Amino acid sequence: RVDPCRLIDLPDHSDDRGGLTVVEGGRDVPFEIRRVYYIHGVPDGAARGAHGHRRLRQLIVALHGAFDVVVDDGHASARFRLDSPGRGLYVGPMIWRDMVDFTPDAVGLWLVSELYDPADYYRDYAEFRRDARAL
Ligand code: T46
Repeated sequence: RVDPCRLIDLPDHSDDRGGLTVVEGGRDVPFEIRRVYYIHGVPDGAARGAHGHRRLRQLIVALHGAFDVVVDDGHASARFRLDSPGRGLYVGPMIWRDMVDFTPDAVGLWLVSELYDPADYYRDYAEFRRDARAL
C-alpha cells in the first residue's frame, strides 16, 4: 500500500549562536539522499508540482517563508502548510503533489532519493489515479 505522507520533526541543535537543523539520510528520513534542489522566488499566485512519482521519495522543508503542499494518493487529498525549517514533509512514491500559496520570501528545500529521471514522473492525473487505485 501507499507509504503515508507525514510531518517529520528534525533534530534541532540550536543554541545562542543560532539555529542548526540536521537531516541524515536513512536516519531522519527513510531513504538515502541522492539529490538536493531548492525553489525560491516563486511569483505571487504561481503553483508548482502537478505530478506524481513512481519511485522517488522526498522530504520537503520550508527553509524560509511558507507554502502549502497538497498531496493526493488517488483516493483522498490532504493539505500541509510548511512554515518552519525545523519540520519537513515526507512524500513517498505514488503521491500526486501540488505546491501552492508561496509567500514571496519562501525558499523550499527538497531532499530526494533519486537522481533526476523524467521517466519517473506521472504528468497526467488520470493515468496517475488509475495506477494509484490499482495498488
Ligand atoms: C517536485 C517539485 C517540487 C532538472 O533538470 N533536474 C531536476 O532535478 C529538477 C527538479 C528539475 N529539472 C528541470 C526539468 C524542467 O525542465 O527543471 C525544469 C523544471 O522542473 P519541473 O517542471 O519538474 O519543476 P516542478 O517545480 O514542477 O517540480 C520539481 C520536481 O521536478 C518535482 O520532483 O516535487 O519540484
